[in-house]
This record gives sequence, C-alpha cells and structure tokens, in this order.
Amino acid sequence: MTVTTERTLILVKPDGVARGLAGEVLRRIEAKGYVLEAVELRRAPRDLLELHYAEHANRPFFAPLVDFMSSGPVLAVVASGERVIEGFRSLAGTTDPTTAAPGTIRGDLGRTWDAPVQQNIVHGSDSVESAEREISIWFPFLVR
Ligand code: RTP
Ligand code: MG
Repeated sequence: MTVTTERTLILVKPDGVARGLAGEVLRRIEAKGYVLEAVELRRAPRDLLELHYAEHANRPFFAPLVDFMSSGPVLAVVASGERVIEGFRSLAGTTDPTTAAPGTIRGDLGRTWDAPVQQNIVHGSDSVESAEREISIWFPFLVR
C-alpha cells in the first residue's frame, strides 16, 4: 500500500470557537491519529480571508462569508498524516451541518435552522494544491 503523508489547513471558524468547540475539534483530529504541526488562535484580517477564499470571490456568499470569518477569532491548524486532506473532510462532514452525517463534526455539532450555512464550525483544505496554498497564507514559516 502506498503511504501518502500530506498536510492540510484546518480552521475552527468563529462559531466553533465562540461555542467552545475548538478543543473538541482538536480532540477529533488527534484521536484519528493525525499530528498537529501548528495551532494558533487568531483574528484574521479581511485581506487574509479574501486570499483564503479567492476561489469564491464571485459567489454571492463571498462578502457575508468574509464578514463572518472576521467576526471573531479562529483556530488555525496545520495537521499531517496519511491522506489527511480527504480524511479531515470526512471527519468534518458535508458543507451544510443540518444534513451532514451523524458522527461528523458538522453533523454532530452543527445546525443551520438558526444560523446561516457559513457557520459550519470548520474548514478543511480540499486538495494538495489548496492545502499548500492555504498553509502559505496562514503559516508562511511552514512553506517548504
Ligand atoms: P470549507 O471550504 O469551509 O471546508 O467548506 P466546503 O468545502 O464544504 O464548502 P465550500 O463550497 O468551499 O464553501 C466555503 C464555505 O462558504 C460557506 N458557504 N456559504 N450558499 C451559501 O451561503 C454558502 N455556501 C458555502 C460555507 O461556510 C462553506 O464552508
Ligand atoms: Mg471548500
């Protein structure tokens, strides 16, 4: 079997931090067996978030998403492990927490009947290219 060790950029979004779920997300990352490479609680400036979400710049939800993501501190995490990019997105669950599967972070802990869909607790990179791009934005000192 081919072993593919990757890195991914994970964010606990402002809703997750405000609800006290940062530790629970870290617990699930570690319990799965991934390694924490960097963890930082910070308030992200709008220009950083606009870069992070550049692929969505023309979408109607872009401005509300950047507003929300800059509304409070986020926990930025780099984790590594075999196929961690796909693996963490599997732990996170599908985008809308209301219909995300039980057992996932969003499915177990999220809801959208009283909050917009951008409040879905976590972000995880979706490809090797996105992960390295996002790591370079959030943690420039980790660029290889
Ligand atoms: P993420 O990038 O945060 O891990 O989530 P994702 O891949 O599941 O979702 P994506 O399509 O990349 O969208 C990025 C984030 O934008 C917000 N969103 N709002 N219709 C909407 O209002 C809408 N659609 C997406 C969510 O916060 C989503 O996580
Ligand atoms: Mg995405």
